[in-house]
Amino acid sequence: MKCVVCRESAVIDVRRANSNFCSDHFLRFCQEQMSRAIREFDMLSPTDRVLVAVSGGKDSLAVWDLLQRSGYEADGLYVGLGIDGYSDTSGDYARAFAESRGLKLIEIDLPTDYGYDIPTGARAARRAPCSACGTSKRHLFDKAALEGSYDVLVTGHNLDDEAAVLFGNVLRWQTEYLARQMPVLQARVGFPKKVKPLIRLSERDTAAYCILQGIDYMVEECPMSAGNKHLGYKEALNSIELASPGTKSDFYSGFLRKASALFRAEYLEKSPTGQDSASVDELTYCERCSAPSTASLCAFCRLVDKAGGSVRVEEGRIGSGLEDNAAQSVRITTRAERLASSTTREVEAGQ
Ligand code: Q46
Ligand code: ZN
Ligand code: ZN
Repeated sequence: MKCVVCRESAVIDVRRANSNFCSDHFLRFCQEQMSRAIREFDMLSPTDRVLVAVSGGKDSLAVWDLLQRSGYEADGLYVGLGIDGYSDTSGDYARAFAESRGLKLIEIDLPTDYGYDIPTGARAARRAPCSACGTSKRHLFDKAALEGSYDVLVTGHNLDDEAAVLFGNVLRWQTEYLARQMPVLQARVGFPKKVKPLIRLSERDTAAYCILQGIDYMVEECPMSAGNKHLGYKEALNSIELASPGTKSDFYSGFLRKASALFRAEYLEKSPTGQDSASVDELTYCERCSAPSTASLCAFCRLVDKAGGSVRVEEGRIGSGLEDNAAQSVRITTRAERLASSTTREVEAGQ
């Protein structure tokens, strides 16, 4: 097996591209695929301050590494979920990566900072763990990106993730989800811009990238993922891909090129404001944490209440819109700094 670029011995085959690569050219292939996605969907500009949501797994560490090597100013954000036998170790991988490269890693710990963990929180709220986890992570990612005045929030979603979500949405014709399944979500009041630069790389690619680049990552899956329907969709797509390489990528890229805009047009047509969310005038904010919300308390604060946790309120936070300033950014840096902040007051759940 020879590298298609230099004819040296190849270390990996990428069947969907009908190509084999040596180590150097595979690493370049990954970099090019990410750059191409960034260019094609206008994800980032060179001067953007980027926040990468890091789990300690292969995808998030790979994207952080790739962005840093491409010259982006990228900090990491790790959220400790309090999942036994998983969270402590995954945090160690994220920390080790950041330390080895002298990168800044912002850490938030659900049990320490919000008084609940995902397993007990999900049980108390009678929700599936991944649903409670998704609500928590989305809220904390948005909050950290806005408070830190980052231009963009990056996640490590890869081709397999996006194809599996698309598969699930198509199976049930969830047209609203299809309209919103984009590799870029633009910033709106109360939400940062969010991008997925790894949509052109598979899970196998990111694992190989980490191994070849010497990045240690958490190999074990989250124990709460058992029964997650997206794992089943991934398996189904993998068996199709095995028989017909390139199908997964055609499925997802074809959706983006040929169908996404149609679902989006229909969705926006039905939207009362012709926008993704309520207009600025109509937006309401969570009365506790000031995140955009359709009810008096946002989904996150309701979850925290049910889980018996507590939310620390920081005045003028997400509700202040897109112009969050540097003064606010210091509040998220460490828990100690937040506790020391004079503008921080703690509101116990249920009050
Ligand atoms: S961490 Fe959270 Fe995942 Fe674990 S509980 Fe589910 S969503 S599986 S990416
Ligand atoms: Zn080569
Ligand atoms: Zn809230």
